[in-house]
Amino acid sequence: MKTTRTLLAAALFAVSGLVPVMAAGTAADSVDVVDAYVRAVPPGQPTSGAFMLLKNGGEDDHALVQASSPAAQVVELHTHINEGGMMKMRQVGRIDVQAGGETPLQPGGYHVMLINLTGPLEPGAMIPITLTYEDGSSETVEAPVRKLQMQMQPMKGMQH
Ligand SMILES: [Cu+2]
Repeated sequence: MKTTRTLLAAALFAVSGLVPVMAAGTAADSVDVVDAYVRAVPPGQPTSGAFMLLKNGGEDDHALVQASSPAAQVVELHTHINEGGMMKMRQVGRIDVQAGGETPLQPGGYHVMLINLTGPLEPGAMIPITLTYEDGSSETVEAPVRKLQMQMQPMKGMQH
């Protein structure tokens, strides 16, 4: 028995020497940022939002905990909540991305809030956004400024 255990322990040790290197990538390595973009706003509007899909291809849960950008003096992580029928924005401390899962940042939900814009956000411009994760790792993505399509409302008074 003793020999078996020793061998087993040796085998585990050998394996564990390899596995952590492969499995324990940083959050920035594990999380793919897909299709990031910044909402274009009219000149003079002080705030905007950035949206993206966070995909965690790793084996550990991760979380986005901070964002920054030269496009705004203050950058916060926000979500939308429905409070008595009113959609309100609220700052959150983290946006979780489960292992193997994905978390969308999209209008009406999680978003990166850009407050006190430092310049105009014109469609086509590229905005660097640095995302920092719970383990301290970070990555910078270039997000194009895009005009959001207004939702088509049925137009009253246009019926024949
Ligand atoms: Cu917001």
